[in-house]
Amino acid sequence: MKNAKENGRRAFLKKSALAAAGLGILNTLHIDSLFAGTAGMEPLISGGDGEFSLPPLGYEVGDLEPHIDAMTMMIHYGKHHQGYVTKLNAAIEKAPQLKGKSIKDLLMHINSLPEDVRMAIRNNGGGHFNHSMYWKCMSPKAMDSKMSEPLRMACEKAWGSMDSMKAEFAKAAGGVFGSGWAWIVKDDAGALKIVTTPNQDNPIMDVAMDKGKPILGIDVWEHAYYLKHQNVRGDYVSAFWDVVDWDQVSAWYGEM
Ligand code: MN3
Repeated sequence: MKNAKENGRRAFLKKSALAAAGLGILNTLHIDSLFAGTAGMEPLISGGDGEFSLPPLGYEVGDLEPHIDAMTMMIHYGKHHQGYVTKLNAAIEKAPQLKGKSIKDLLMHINSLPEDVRMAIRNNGGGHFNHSMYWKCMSPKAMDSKMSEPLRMACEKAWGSMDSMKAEFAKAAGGVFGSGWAWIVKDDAGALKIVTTPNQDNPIMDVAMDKGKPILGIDVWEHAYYLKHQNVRGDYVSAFWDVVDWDQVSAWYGEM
């Protein structure tokens, strides 16, 4: 009995080591810097008390109108995102040895988390990271924002033109069955690709099929668009482009 348990443990450790090896690419990408130099970094690192908190939105809930409506933003940010933060903190409370770890650290090592809190941290930690990034992808000043030259070149290399990039992205976002996210990620050579993740998973997780550093993400859960667009996810994805903050996305792209 003891041997079987020990063998199981060895197999688990081997699996974890293999999973960690697959993350080589991410270790060279400073995911923490996704939020560096901006108000809103602290909630992702967790404060002195080890608690995560809702990051400041950076604009008013109605500021993205008419593209993203105020009621959706109010509920999405104030209720849904707050819910992920609250449940993430509750999970960490049950595994105090994880207190003080950054969200990146938790999400990149989902497979090594204590089993009884693993799914809660995957879902709610993922929810916290993803939404923190999503709010920053959008801005009321989006119209004045501009893609950097390096980002424009990488997009053209990957998709030929902005129009085909948007078409590919819309196809990916529309193809997510049920709830999930679509992302543009970069690898450590700076090349871009579009990936999707189910539920609140994201491309920095060790459990993700397609990994990379996310520089843009769209929430395609129905709660992100149902009040305004009902079942027409494609209209929401189109509206999203009108509020994408290219200054921010370019800054994330520029960070290695
Ligand atoms: Mn959401």
